Amino acid sequence: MSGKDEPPKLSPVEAMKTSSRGLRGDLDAQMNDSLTGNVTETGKQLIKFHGSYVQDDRDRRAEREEKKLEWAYSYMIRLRIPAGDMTAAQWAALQESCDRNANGVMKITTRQTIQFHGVVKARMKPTMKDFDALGLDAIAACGDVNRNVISGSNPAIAPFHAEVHEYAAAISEALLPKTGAFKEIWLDGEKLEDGKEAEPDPLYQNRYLPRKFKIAVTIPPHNDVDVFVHDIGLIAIGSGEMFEGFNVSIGGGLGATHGNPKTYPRLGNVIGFVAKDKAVEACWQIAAVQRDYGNREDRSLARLKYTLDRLGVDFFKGELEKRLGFALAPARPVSFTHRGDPYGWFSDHHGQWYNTIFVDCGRVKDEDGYNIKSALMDIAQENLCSFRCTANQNVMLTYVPEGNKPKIDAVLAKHGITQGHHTKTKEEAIACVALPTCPLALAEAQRYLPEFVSKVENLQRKHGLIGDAITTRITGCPNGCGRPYVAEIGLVGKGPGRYVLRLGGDYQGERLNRVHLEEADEGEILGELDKLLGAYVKDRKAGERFGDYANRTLFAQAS
Ligand code: SRM
Ligand code: SF4
Repeated sequence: MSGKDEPPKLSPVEAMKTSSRGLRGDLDAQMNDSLTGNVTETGKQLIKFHGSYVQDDRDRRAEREEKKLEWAYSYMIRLRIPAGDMTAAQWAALQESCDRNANGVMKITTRQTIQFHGVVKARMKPTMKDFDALGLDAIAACGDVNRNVISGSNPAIAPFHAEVHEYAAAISEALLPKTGAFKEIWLDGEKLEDGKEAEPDPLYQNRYLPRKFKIAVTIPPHNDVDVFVHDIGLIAIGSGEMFEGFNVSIGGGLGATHGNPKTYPRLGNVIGFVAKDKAVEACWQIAAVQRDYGNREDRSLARLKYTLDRLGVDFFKGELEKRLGFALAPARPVSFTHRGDPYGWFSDHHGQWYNTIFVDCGRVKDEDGYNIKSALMDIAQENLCSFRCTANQNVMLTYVPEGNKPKIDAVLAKHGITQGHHTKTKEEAIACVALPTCPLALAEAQRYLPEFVSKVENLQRKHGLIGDAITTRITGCPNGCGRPYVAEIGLVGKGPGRYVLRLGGDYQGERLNRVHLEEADEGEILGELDKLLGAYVKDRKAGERFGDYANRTLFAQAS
């Protein structure tokens, strides 16, 4: 932050936000400029608020440069799909749109939504129009606003799952930017008159939040959303059929920068309990406190977690309660047991059927006879059920009428989708996108995970542990998009083929792992895991998970 008497030196993104007239800027003109596939630096920041990032195919940079061509620019679009829920018609039409406008591989993200990659500039408006025709949009899927709100996918976890699940959409709506810019730019909406001020926005005003803001909802004991790594984590409390409200966790976040100790992953603090009818308002006010107190000078320190560590959790909570006009009740006792998705057929408390389909790193494509894209398309086109993206990058078939189960089984079998195709470790593994599209990637992630996990599986086999799930996550850089800091085995990209090896996270996502090797190649990582898994088999306590064992034996002093 600036010295006491100096005016704060706001980050350049702040000026972009305040001068954008409700996120308009000159984005429309830039999208109509067919001379380049790129946009300006300001345009790059602005377009994020519309759910899109300018990217290029990093595998093709050298070839393009040699030919004196600009990089192969295209756009990633991230949809806003609260709680990941879609109808069959929406799924089928999205897949068709992805085939027509993007690279044909829909990517299910760790935040329960879908990304299109490889959309060229000229296809941006048609793609956004496709979304609109389906009742979907991409607004606020990225940018310094509240992002897609995620919610625990497993409906069997409590009789009140559906009621809790609806909070994702309610919160997402309440915290949406009020601007008409999205309609104007992408959907040929009526233009805001020259000189006229943008729509008033009580939450975001004209400055939006200092940084991205994320909210997750879950019902214990299931923690598939990793509830403690979000700016707000809502932990549903209820008994029997009755849902009462949420324990509120604030200040989770994972992003960090190699070599900058001021940045770090952090788990949220549970600050109390809020009744269900006040939960949306509480989220709104937490975002508003962060809007007013967050760091707008240094974006690397602008997330809520740093605001809390700078001002203190008690101060933040006091300010929140002042604005809410009531005090939060004491948090209720809860415990978490697992994070993985339930695979195969299962029913909820009301007799509805569901089936989770494993999607390798969330990439919906046909590969090696496991033809997930074709299978899901057939199911959607026959309208056999609804669809839900999970925060573990899978697809859950939801609300399946009893009579459609055999039809779905037949489609799945036809396309090679059989249960037990993957080990438990594989089923729970996550990787971020990384190369070739992510500009921040230092190492491979989703293209490397299948190979790495199969090598971990070999070690598990060797040590008689193949039946165990060991949470394994890889990201291409320390931003942590695949939540590697809460994995039992976390690999964080440091350079090509080189990773930080982090160990000691717990199975249910309540403890951060720690650095075991600062930088290692595959051979060094597997050698270390071989040694540790061997020792684990011999020395583990009854029922002790690998992450707990690693934490106990490797980091005893640090605890
Ligand atoms: Fe992420 C940036 C992909 C979940 C922390 N993330 C990016 C970008 C947009 C790179 C960029 O800024 O240019 C990546 C686009 C890659 C590509 O080619 O698609 C990217 N993040 C993803 C996704 C697609 C990973 C995936 O494979 O599923 C996830 C999309 C989620 C969504 O649907 O909204 C994704 N990102 C996360 C998560 C996990 C979560 O939220 O549960 C995190 C860690 C939690 C957190 O936010 O702290 C995460 N992403 C980041 C950060 C670090 C933020 C920070 O506070 O430092 C960045 C970089 C940034 O914001 O500057 C980032
Ligand atoms: Fe890109 Fe890093 Fe996120 Fe992976 S963790 S998608 S490499 S920003």
